[in-house]
Amino acid sequence: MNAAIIVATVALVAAILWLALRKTALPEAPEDLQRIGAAKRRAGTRPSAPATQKKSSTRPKPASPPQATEALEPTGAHRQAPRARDIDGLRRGMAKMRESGGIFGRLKDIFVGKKELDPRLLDALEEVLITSDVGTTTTARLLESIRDGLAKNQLADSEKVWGALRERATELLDLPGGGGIREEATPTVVLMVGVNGAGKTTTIGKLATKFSEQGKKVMIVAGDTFRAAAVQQLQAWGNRAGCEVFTTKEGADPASVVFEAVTKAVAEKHDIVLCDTAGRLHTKSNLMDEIRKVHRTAQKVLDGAPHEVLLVVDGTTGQNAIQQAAEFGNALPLTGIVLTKLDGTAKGGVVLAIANEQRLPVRYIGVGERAQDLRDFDAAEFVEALLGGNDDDARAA
Ligand SMILES: Nc1nc2c(ncn2[C@@H]2O[C@H](COP(=O)(O)OP(=O)(O)OP(=O)(O)O)[C@@H](O)[C@H]2O)c(=O)[nH]1
Ligand SMILES: [Mg+2]
Repeated sequence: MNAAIIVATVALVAAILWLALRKTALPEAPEDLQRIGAAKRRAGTRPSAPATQKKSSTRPKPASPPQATEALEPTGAHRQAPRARDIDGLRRGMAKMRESGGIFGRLKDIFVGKKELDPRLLDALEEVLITSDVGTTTTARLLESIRDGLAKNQLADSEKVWGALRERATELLDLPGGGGIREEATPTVVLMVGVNGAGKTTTIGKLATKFSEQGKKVMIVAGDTFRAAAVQQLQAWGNRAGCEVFTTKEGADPASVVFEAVTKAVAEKHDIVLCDTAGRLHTKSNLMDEIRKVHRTAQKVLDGAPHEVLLVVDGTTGQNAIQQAAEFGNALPLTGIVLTKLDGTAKGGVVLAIANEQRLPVRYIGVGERAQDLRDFDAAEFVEALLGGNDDDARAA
């Protein structure tokens, strides 16, 4: 017994001495600890769990919160989530088109519950497209490419034709440069043009809100000097967005307003300059001359400006939109289209017509009057919101 106590005491003393010697011989300075920690993090190693925890590793673990680094890195799931919400939101915004009298509702009537398509139904498809503002030229092109892309026997298969329609519509809309403006210059100067009441001022307000929320330095330019109400409307948007609104006296030459504003924006290092202009009929040559002068003036102040010349088109105006795009396109080097009020139309086919006939990318679409109702245009998302989703399931059932 005594011998055992002596052996244990000697072992204990030896262990204490060994530990004391080791501590003095191998000091771990704080920097060393940090280096080791960093190396472990780089190697992805973690301190091994105590044996008791190892044993329980077969049990289902509670979901652990993500590591700080994981939270910063976007995962596929993070990128997917807002996209899915966008389609739902877009669908709500374009609800009129999906109602029974709308373009989608009418197309659905042709396809739903029919395994095989009656040859006459292709005629019905043609009629729906033409009367939904897709227009004769674009409808002909769509139908031709559907016919060319499918074998003869597939043309009677409603699934195949429906799928081909969606595919061709997406291809048509997916023009280079679609979806948002290019912010390649500082400042990026955007000139907004269009006929009266198309939604220019509202779109500028929505864009100012969007870019200000992204932390960008935004200037709105009140280039519509004809109406005091136009300036007030811009001021209200500017106040809400918390950005500068550049105004001069009523009746001033719009070109000189743009000149002063862009000069100031360059000096004050703004990121985005959004120039509003008065609505004008594309058929009035003096007004078209005036907008050309505004464009030239912006060019003089800043090389490359205006970087974007966006034609704002009211989506409810139908085929006249094609005419507007053609005339404004003759007068100015348009870089894209903003299609507004898609929440107010059951047709909406004019999107396809403009893309096909003018080859102009749609940059944004408006689906309501609120700031958040402006969306970067995405061809696939648009077609998915318009022609896809729940109704497909219903059709398959
Ligand atoms: N429902 C709906 N209304 C819109 C949309 N965009 C604009 N509007 C409304 O359309 C009306 C005209 O919009 P404005 O922005 O004043 O149009 P504008 O092109 O600036 O008009 P002018 O300056 O007179 O040429 C306003 O009542 C807007 O609220 C949209 O996407 N959906
Ligand atoms: Mg306006």
